[in-house]
Amino acid sequence: MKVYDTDKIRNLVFIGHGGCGKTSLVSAILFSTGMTNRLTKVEEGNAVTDFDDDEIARKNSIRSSNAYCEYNKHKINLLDTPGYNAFIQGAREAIRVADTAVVVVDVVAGVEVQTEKVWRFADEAKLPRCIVLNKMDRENADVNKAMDSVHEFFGRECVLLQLPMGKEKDFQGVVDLVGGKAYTYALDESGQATETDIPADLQDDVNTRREELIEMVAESDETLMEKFFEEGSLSESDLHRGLKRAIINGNLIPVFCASATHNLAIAQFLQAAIDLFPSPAERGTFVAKDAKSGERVTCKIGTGEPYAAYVFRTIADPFAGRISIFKVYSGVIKSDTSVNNISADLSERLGSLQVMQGKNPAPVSEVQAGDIAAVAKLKATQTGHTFSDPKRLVIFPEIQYPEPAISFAVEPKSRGDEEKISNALVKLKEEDPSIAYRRDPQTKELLLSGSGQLHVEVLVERMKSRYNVDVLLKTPKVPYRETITAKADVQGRHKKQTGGHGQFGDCKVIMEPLERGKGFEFEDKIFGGAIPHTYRPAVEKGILESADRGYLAGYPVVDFKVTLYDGSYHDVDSSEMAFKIAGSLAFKKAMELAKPVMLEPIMQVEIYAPEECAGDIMGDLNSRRGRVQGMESKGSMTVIRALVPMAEMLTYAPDLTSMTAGRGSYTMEHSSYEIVPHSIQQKLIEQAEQEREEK
Ligand SMILES: Nc1nc2c(ncn2[C@@H]2O[C@H](COP(=O)(O)OP(=O)(O)OP(=O)(O)O)[C@@H](O)[C@H]2O)c(=O)[nH]1
Ligand SMILES: [Mg+2]
Repeated sequence: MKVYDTDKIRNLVFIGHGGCGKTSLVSAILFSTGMTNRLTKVEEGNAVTDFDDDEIARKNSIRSSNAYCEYNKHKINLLDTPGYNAFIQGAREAIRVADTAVVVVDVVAGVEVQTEKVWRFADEAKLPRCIVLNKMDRENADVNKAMDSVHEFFGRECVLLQLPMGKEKDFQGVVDLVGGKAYTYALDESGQATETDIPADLQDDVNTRREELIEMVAESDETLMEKFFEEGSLSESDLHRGLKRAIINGNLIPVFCASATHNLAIAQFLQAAIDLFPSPAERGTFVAKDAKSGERVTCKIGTGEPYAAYVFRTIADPFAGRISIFKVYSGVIKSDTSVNNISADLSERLGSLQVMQGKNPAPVSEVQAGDIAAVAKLKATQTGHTFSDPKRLVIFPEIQYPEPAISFAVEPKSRGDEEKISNALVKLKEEDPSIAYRRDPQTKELLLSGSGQLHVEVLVERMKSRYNVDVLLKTPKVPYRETITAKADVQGRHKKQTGGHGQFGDCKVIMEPLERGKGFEFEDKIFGGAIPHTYRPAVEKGILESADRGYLAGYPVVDFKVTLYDGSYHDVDSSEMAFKIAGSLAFKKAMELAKPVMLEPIMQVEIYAPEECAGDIMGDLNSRRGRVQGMESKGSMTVIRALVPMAEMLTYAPDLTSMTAGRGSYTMEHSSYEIVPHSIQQKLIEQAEQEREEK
């Protein structure tokens, strides 16, 4: 593989709603540029960037993946991303390293839920972008309608750079409004373009649209504006330069037309990518953290600078092992050298560097600033790590993923697979940092969390196919707790006379409620030797062990204080064990008197949804015993914050999806424990009794 200079590189990330044709567009580009010898298709399971077994089986992208092509002496890196809600977080890593976002829109459907979401991702990353109206060959494909939808969501800055020739199944090419030329494409999927005359019936439309475009470009720049007023138009080169600058600054978002599966109008798009989209250096600078001072630093992008690279993706390849994919922001990184991994604080010996064409690597001798490459079998490097020249140590901020929305309890199907499961989870998280897993200390369940049910199911499938462990998914248990609401003064006395020497322990304790979240306190207030020092901790232990087993429904008792103030002992019959039992007897007696109640975890929930759904969402939160705390508008969206019992949120994800037609999302985290309403407590106690009987 050739080495490309920074100004000859373009990094495009394809983002958009599920099924809009991102993977197909990448396939069309690869075939049009001779990188593949046929037009690969998602349907046929051979698309270059949908190579995982589960992607092939589901016919959609699950994780982001890389490909590249060469076009007119430029290397264009193509980052394909998933579009379905459950996998959408995977788009973030590819957005991070791209220099232009290609927002793909199904021309018939217009802007959809995930289109909006990935647009926001690109906004957050301050990424220049363009739009491709794909599926121009489809019935009811109407560019004007699609543009209405684009304008409504993304504003007037979105401007057509092309007009389609032919409608629906007769779509055959585009008029390039910048160059004022028309191109038709061969209908045999070969992607061959021929320059033709602008069809007479389009000429008027072309003229007006071109003028509109020129005016918009002029408006984006003062000097151009002056020229425009003096001369009434802009020269070809001014238009070109102004357009490029406006795209890079985000003042103008060019819109293209294409049909991916028919390989139509791809060459025009690629030419625009070279002419109008920024090279990595044209993005100017990158921001990182100075490794020593921790301060934000702005660094130049370029080959002459010290090297700095960010590992944005890891693939666990069953054969090649771990493959780390990184973008070089500055400097040059060469094959068979060592780099300083500042995040892991060690030196990594790099083998042969590779460029990835989907799952297929091709060796490359070195990688210049701005380019993307891969390397296999590194020791300690993980996604999110920085390679940084000791001459100038910087660290890239890690990609932040929102708290995963949904959790399931994972159980092994066969006993003894626990260790296999934890090993598999470590590897899954390495590949997909947006997931989370942890063992709940109380319920002892292993919880696996992802963006949606489908996400978690795919993880489970992968555990089976890759790591050979079969697991069951269950709704997680709610970690209820118990506590007391009154003070009790009790005696626990354990006396047993059997054959030889007996058992004797006797304690007097006061048990009283503590503030929420305080846990447990033990105070020893015995004066003199009513109970010898050696036995007092046994009383505490006895109480704690009983508290752990619960009183009402088997959940741990928390937030109470025990004061040990008196007791008695026997020279021969007393033992640690006897005092432990005395402690647990005292605990049980105290619970009878101390008005015990159950506590439930309350979640702080933040819901993000279209304004018109706010009413439904609030009503629904009410029925879930939620307390709305605030509401705030963000564009056409509303953010609702509420406190809701965890028990009511276990199946919230699908419900929110249906209330908002898929446009809502939410995050939640633990907030506090609160007393369970009496009627619900009654049910929980009955349930616990039933479970005990069944056992
Ligand atoms: N008619 C027509 N169908 C297309 C076109 N592009 C893609 N498709 C079809 O649309 C479906 C989805 O295409 P993909 O390329 O997998 O879409 P995607 O955006 O990668 O989808 P996700 O990876 O799931 O987000 C497939 O059935 C394609 O054959 C097109 O230009 N015209
Ligand atoms: Mg795809």
